[in-house]
Amino acid sequence: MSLRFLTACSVFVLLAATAFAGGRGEQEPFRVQDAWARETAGIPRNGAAYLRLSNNTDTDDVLIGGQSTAAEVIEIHTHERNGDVMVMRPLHDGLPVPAGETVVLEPMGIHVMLIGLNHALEAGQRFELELHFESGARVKTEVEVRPLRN
Ligand SMILES: [Cu+2]
Repeated sequence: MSLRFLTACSVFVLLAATAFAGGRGEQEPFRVQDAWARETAGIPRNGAAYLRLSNNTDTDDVLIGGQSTAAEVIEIHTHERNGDVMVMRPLHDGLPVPAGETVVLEPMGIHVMLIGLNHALEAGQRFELELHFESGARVKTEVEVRPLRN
């Protein structure tokens, strides 16, 4: 009797594990899409990268920074209107990425600031960017360098 009970339990545990693997287990906790940076002109000091970031977990998180092969320091910035000009400002508390939502980092908006570029960014290049979250999660992505607009 007790052996039968144990067997039934094992089957249940196995089924639960399978359901987990086949369901949300296949989905990455964070998904980065369309990561790109604009080509730099002349001798660059800084650059910026843009991307779409989805939080597929059940927990709100905050993008607080990162690291990259392309630059010394990574900061998360936003743009604000200051009179007639748009100025950049670091998001010191990071960028909230709520559970189940996608945030968009785009030109003239929130962006990944690449401070102290190690080299000029040339169209066609790719570089590595790792995003760091408040929860401790780290997500690696590749950033594609695109040509300057005419
Ligand atoms: Cu910036």
